[in-house]
Amino acid sequence: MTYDERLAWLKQRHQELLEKENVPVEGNGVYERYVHPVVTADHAPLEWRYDLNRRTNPYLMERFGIHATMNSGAIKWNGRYVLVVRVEGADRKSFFAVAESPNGVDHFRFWPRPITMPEWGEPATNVYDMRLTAHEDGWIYGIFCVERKDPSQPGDLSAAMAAAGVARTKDLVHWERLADIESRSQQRNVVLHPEFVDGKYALYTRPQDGFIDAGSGGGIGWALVDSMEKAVITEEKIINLRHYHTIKEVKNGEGPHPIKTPQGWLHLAHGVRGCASGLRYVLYLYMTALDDPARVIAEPAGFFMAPEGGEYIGDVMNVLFSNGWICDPDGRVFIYYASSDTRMHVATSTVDRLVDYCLHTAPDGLRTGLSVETLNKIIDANQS
Ligand code: BGC
Ligand code: BMA
Repeated sequence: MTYDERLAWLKQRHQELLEKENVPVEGNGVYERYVHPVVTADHAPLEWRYDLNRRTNPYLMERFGIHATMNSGAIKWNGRYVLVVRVEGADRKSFFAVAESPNGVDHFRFWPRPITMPEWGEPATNVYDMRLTAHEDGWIYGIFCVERKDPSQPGDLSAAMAAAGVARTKDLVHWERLADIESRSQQRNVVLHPEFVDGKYALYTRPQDGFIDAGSGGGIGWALVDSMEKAVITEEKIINLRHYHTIKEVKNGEGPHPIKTPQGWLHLAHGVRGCASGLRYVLYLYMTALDDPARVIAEPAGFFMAPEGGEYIGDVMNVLFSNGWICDPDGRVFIYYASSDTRMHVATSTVDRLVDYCLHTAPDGLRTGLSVETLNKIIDANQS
């Protein structure tokens, strides 16, 4: 192809992708998946990937490879469905970029530039998985994982340290970087609760022994801190535990901040177990009390969503991960999840359906005999 033919081809293909309509697929009654992913690497603007100058790029070749778009924070913003996407380049570095859609299920478009996140302390090797919280203090906070090389193990090139980075904004363009959260352990998957609790900021945490190893970390934690400008976690209690032979045997972590419903706070989280093919990441739901967001009142057994079909395949196989959802005033819920660290999808449901799922699905009895008992109760009721 000539330069002009190639440019026309690139533009047309990009345009067709951005304008593709999405269609829901009838499912298990709890939520609907959609036929197409909502944001993929191919959604990245051509102006990011190509030098569009025929003199300096006569072959019109890619100059900056975009490899994946995944684990996105989500927020309703000026009537639009907005994602702060974890965009990963071919160089394995990820950064944040905003993509917005008029309806939440298709027509997602990136804003012209990625977010330029100010540094704090030792510049990060990588940042990822932002949780967005429009807090009642008036700021929108982004808490994300900041990864740096572990200086105590210079010989081990994969030895890293994870901490929770904090930034706040009023417009999603300009971000004020605050101090990384101070904590005794490494932290990933830290999420800010949207309301003050006892006059303090409340955090869902995920203490871990090492960079990968959750170890004795126990599960999803809860901590109250005096300030977000310099958050220090002193006391941390585990509110959602891991268990042997469950979907969250190895690790778990809070997804986006919970949704407030009349029956309690509705939480979306991920659970990880180990198997012959590596770590398997699935999504699950649980609820906590309105008067105490740290007290679990319901947790259905097993996963809420696990990879299906093409979702299994990607950069890191067998992974569903979610750190963003949007609840509309009419109760419609848009669940943004990434498959296999590669692309973003949406699933839709309603607050009523998700709460019904949480309150009327039996909890995990933690042994097979009780699972069969649960099953027999359903069959008995259907036969009477
Ligand atoms: C990757 C993350 C991953 C983490 C733990 C990081 O280097 O960027 O996607 O969750 O390692 O495996
Ligand atoms: C991590 C997460 C995600 C990622 C997952 C699977 O622990 O924090 O960034 O989706 O592993 O690679």
